[in-house]
This record gives sequence, C-alpha cells and structure tokens, in this order.
Amino acid sequence: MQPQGLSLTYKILKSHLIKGNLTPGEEIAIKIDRTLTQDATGTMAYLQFEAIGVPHVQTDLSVSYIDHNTLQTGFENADDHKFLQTLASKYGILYSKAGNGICHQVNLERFGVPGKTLLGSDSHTPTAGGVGMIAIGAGGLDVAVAMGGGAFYMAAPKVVLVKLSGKLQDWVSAKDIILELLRRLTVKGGVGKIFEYGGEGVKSLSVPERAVITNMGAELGATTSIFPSDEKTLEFLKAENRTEDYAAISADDNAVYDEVIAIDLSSLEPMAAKPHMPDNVVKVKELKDIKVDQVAIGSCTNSSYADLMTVAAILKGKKVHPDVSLVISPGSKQVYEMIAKNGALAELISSGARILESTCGPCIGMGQAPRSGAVSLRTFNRNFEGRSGTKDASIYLISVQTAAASALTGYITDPRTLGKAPEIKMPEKFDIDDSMILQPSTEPENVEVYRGPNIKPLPIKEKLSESISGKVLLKVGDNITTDHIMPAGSKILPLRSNIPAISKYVFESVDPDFSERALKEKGGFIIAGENYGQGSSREHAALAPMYLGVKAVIAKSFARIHFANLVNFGILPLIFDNPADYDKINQDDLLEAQNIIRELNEKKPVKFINKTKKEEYIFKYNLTDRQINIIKEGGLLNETKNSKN
Ligand code: MIC
Ligand code: SF4
Repeated sequence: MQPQGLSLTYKILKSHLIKGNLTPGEEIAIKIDRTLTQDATGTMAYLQFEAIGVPHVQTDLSVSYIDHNTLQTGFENADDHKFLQTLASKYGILYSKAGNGICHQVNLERFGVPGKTLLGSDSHTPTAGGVGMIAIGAGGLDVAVAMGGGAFYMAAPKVVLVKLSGKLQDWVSAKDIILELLRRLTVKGGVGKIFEYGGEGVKSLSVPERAVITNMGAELGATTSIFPSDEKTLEFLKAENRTEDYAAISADDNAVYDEVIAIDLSSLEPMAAKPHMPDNVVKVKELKDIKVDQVAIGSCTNSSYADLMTVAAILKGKKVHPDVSLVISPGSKQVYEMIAKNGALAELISSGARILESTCGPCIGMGQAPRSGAVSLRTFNRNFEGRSGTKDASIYLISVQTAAASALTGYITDPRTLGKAPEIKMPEKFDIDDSMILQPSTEPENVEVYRGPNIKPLPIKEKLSESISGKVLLKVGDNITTDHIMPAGSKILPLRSNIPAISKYVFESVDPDFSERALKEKGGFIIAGENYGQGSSREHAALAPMYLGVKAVIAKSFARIHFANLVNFGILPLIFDNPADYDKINQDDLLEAQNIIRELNEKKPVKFINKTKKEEYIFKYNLTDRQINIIKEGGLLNETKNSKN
C-alpha cells in the first residue's frame, strides 16, 4: 500500500518539528526561522526579549517594523521608535523605519521565503503564506521567546484543503474569495485549522492576490493559511530580485486533508462584509442604494502595487463624488514610489483622493475616523464596532474595485456596472530600495538602548494560590474581540509601552467603569460566550486585565492567539462544562474556587462556588502540563526565570 502523502502544511511543520506528534489537537513545538514585530506590539516584545537575557537574536532573521504608531501627536510614539531602533541595532535585528511600509506588505516583498517558518507579533503575519511560508501570528512574548532561540508551542492543526477551480471573472478579486469563505465558515470557522490552497484555480492568482487571501484568513480564526510555491511565486520573487529565495514546494499528490472545501472562482461575485463583523458577508449588488461617506483604500490586505494601479485605472480622468472622502494609504515605500514614478499617483490625486503615508493608518483608527453615523467602505480586514474611531459608524469591508467604483458614484456600487475592467499586469521588476531597512550595528557593545519616559517596566504577576475568589467583573456575549477588551486608536495606542496607563481603557467601549471597578474589587473574573478574544495578537488584552487583577476568564470557547496570551500572563482560561451555566452567572456574583492548584495538578475539572447564588459549577480547561505550569508560576516570564534557577 502506498504511504499517505503529506499536505504542504505538514511537510513544513515536519521539517521544523522539535517536540510532539503531528496529530491534530496535540501540542507540538516548532523551530522558528524568522520573526517580525511591529511597533504597537514590539515594545513589550523587546522588553520581554531583554528579560530573557540573550546577547543576540537566535533566528535566521528578525525584523522590527514601524507601521502602526506613526501618528505622532505627542512624544510617546517617537520615543518608542527610538527604543525599537536602538534595541534592534544592539541585538542583531533589522529595523524597518516608519514610512517604509506596513510590516506584512514589506515582509512579503523583501523577506518572504517558501518553506520557512515565520512568527510575528501581529495576527496578520499569515500574509506571508502567499509565498508558501508557514507564517503564524502570536503574542509578543511568544515572539520574544522565538528570538531568544526557544521553540513555538501550538496545537497541531487540522488541515483544510481549499480547492480552487475556474478563474475569477472581470471585476471580481481575491478579496471576494476570502469574503466568500468568511460567509461560509464564519469568524470562528477556522479555529485550530490551517487553510491550504490548491487546485487548478491557484495558478491564475499572483502572489499579491494570494496574500490578500492568506492575510484575511486570520479573520476565520485560522492558525494560518498557505499557498504552494510555484511559477507565480518564482515570477514574484524574480520581480523582487530574489530568485535565489525560490524553492518549488507543494503538497504530495496523494496528500490527505481533514476537510476539503471547493470554490469555483468563476461563480463568484463582488462581496462585502457588513457592519460589524468580517463574516457578515453579502453580495455587493444587494447593498446598492446605500449612500457612502468615506472610502478608505489600503491596509495590509489591499495595498499592493496591483491594487493601487487598479484603483488609479478606475479613477483615471474622473472625480470622486462630492459627498465622499477617499483616503488611500499605499502598502509600502516600494508601492508608493512606483505609482509616483509611473504617474498613477497623479491620477489618484487628480481624482480627489487624500493620500496618506505607507502605514496602517485608518485601519487601526490612527486618524481618518469617519463622521458620526457614517457609512465607510474599507478595503481592510476588520470592521469591528468602534475600531475606526467612530463608534456609531458603519464599516463595510470590500475589494479595491468596489471601493473605487463606490467612491465615484457616492453609493455602494457593484463595480461590474462600470463597463470594461482595467487590466493590470504584475511588473517584471519592482523598484528595489532597501535603504529604509537599517542593518544592526557591527559594534553592539557600544549601542545604548534608548528608553523614553513612556516605557514603563513590565508588571509581573504573583504565583497562583490554592484558593481564588472575587466578583464577576463583567459578563459579555459571543465573539468579543481584542478591540473590545483593549481598544486601539490614536488616543490609546501610544500607551502600549505603559501598562498602568493603558489598563484604564480595558473594555472601555463595553463598560467604561470596568477598569475602576476591577481595581476597587482587587480583581475578579470575566464571563464570556463563544470565541472570546478573536482578532488581534495584542497581548495587552491579557496583560492589562492581568494588571487589573483578572484571575480567570470563563468562556464557552476562546480564539487561538488570545488563549495563548492569557496563559502567558497567568490568567486561567476556563471553559463551561455545561454551557447552560453561562446563563446562571451574573455580573457582581461572588465566585470562589477552593482547591484550584490541586485540581490542576490532578488534571481534574475545577469546582467553583457561586456564593451569591449558592450554586456550584464545574469548569473544564484545555491546557497542557506545560501551560498549567506557566499558570501556576504566574506567567511565562516567571516560569522561564524559575526554570533557569
Ligand atoms: C490589528 O490589526 O488589530 C493589529 C493592530 O495589527 C493587531 C496588533 C496590535 O494590536 O498591535 C493585530 O492584528 O495583531
Ligand atoms: Fe496594520 Fe490593519 Fe494590517 Fe493590523 S490589519 S497590521 S492595523 S494594516
């Protein structure tokens, strides 16, 4: 009998496996070849890296990007940038300056290599799956550990084959493929899974198009997404002058998959995710009479050269509707410079577009908040309530084609109504200029790491005690995002290096009194529904609640990265044994667990008493021995230090 073939995913995981078996759900440890950080998660990650105490990064390559916190309304962000620059220089890390572009776009262009592993302190790290990397988003502490030479621990994923057939019709784009998947599978449909793309349809998609899909695979809750490395990959790497990085890799012909999903590309139409979730997807034509106030084009999802050339071709010689504000942020300096040189930028400006720098910008509420009650169309990947900076704005996620068409008409517009579709070719050569990527110092001993007043030491948690008690500080529903738990935006993001200051904003949009109450009650518990903590990798959504004294989150289920972050910072992620108990517990109820360490040691479910209601509940947990140990020690940093002593 012929042995079973391997998926591309399992081939790469196998070649990087350090511990464990590749059986879905089992904990494995893999070697990380490369890491990336961005400035909003990077300061914490590097403070943690310093605490680990190695003199030089242990990876093949680590890059520190500045792309999120670039709206410098006070000294904080610029101070943090200087910290990150000097630290990178000292520890052997490349530093991509503000203005060089969004981490995922620049990483794809300059550092994506088929077959390698990448760990990034940003949930959209899977973008690099577009060139055949296993690229995973994680909390900053996990990235710090990888930079220190440690393995990355994860649950071996189920592998889903997304079999693409046919070819996209005119005006339909890669964005519509991933929106269709979100429509079918929802924002929790990918938890515990890696999505591997295959089938004839793959051949028609360029690397930047593939990267749109792997980028937004994060919104499925997936561990990551990956495309095979083939002629299209070679074409892209050649154009980036990196032919030597090419290797053809794909799944075995007889590869086995846990699930197969078929998509006929030729049957797809322009799609849109309605407010306030990326899986709230309908056909654009169903939204046609909705008036638009703002159109924002950019983000790590849709800001490639081809994307902006498409927009320029649609807007050429025309004017943006008088009631629409159109903002465009090119994904990288490479893209920006190329559209400037070939005249496309002039077309965009002439049409009435407002051009921003190459950063995340409006995607994370760093400027361009829409007006009250506005309809804002965005080519981004997340439309969570309030993320734009305006709580009552309605954000729709769409393709660049739909964005440009709607900017012209002033209404949500199916781009197929515009006539002949523009044809945009991938350039044979991209303009290469890595001068904004700074090399580390050759004399690291002489580099002093700069620390501005914004950088405060990391709070450390005490060990878990046998008995824990406290009030239910907050009860929330399903699909709570990390944007609910720890909001971003131009006011709060500059406080990312200062946990006492940022913790004042925990759950601000859900319950503005949360932080004060948590401090007054000396901590307590959070009760949640399904998929708690979906969205970003920001460990501040665990670190700040930890600072406020949150001891456990009891939920129906958790999102992957946030679950790992809770463990890393010593907060117990517990799961209802009986989901009906969710309805019995209310805010302010007093909960107590009397034998938690004994129960964890015996791997038994934990018993909680509701002293207010005089009830008992059993909560489960899905923790390995390693994770239980981390929680008992009060977090991964404590555990690492104690295991060294
Ligand atoms: C996001 O898109 O939500 C972010 C901002 O890029 C986050 C990281 C962060 O919060 O700093 C992410 O996706 O992980
Ligand atoms: Fe930046 Fe938005 Fe991408 Fe996050 S999703 S990395 S904020 S562009």
